[in-house]
Amino acid sequence: MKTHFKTIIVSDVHLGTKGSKAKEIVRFLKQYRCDNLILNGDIIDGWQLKKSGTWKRKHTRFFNRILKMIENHDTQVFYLRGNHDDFLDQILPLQIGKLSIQTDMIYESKGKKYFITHGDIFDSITTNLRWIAYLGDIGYTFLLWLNRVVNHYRFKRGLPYFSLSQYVKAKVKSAVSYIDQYETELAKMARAKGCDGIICGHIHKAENREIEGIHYLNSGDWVETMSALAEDHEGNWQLIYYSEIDFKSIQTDQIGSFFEDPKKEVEEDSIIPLRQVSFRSSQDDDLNSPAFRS
Ligand SMILES: [Mn+2]
Repeated sequence: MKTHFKTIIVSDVHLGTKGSKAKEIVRFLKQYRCDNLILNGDIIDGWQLKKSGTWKRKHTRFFNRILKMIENHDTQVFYLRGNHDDFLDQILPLQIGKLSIQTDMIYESKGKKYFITHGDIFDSITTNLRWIAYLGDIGYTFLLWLNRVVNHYRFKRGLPYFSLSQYVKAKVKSAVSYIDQYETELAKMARAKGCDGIICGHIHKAENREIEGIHYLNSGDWVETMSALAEDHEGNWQLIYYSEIDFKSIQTDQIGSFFEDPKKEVEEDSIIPLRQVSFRSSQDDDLNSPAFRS
């Protein structure tokens, strides 16, 4: 049996970039069922696609997976815009059947009110801009590249996934203080909106803790940490790290249920071809001004 959550929240998949762990997130989503799936921003990296990114088949597979969740499990999907998929601003709010594209949302859990937003709104307010600028520059791209090299090496030797970029960030003082400041600012905003909690993404740092009486939840990312948030039907939240999932035992379970469920879904065979995706617009030049990226 697949674990059935009430809600799964993922953010910062950055589809269209090399660092995007598209295969991994598809595999992750296949392990679970959920009533609600919230895609909390930066799912498609429109900025990168405009510059040098390429849309690959595995990126389309992510959306095929989402469509399957809607069809097979009647999952309600909310796609909230992030700064990298801000091209969505032109079309939202938009609702097509069980898919809703919007800016942000209020979510209720265990009688508590949560404000869900990607969380880039504070980029202009936070004073420690050095780290944000760094995320946008060659250093961050290099770090993600090195991360891939290191993990390729580790994979070949049977070692578990290790997030080099998270390790480096934890060492850089300015990054740590930026993250602290960010988390506090978002908790403050939730309180100002009369909410008991905040659910965001953006800084690629998964979290589940109390900040001054506000429940702060961050769904992490799928370029570095491969993490997500899940809420069970009792309203308990948990962080799931891809590297900690025991796929083997889940797989064995699925083989068992195969014989009991004749309508077992056929996976991956029906890939909807999406050959060309163009995110080019006449405003390309806007991107060349400070290339913030997070
Ligand atoms: Mn972002």
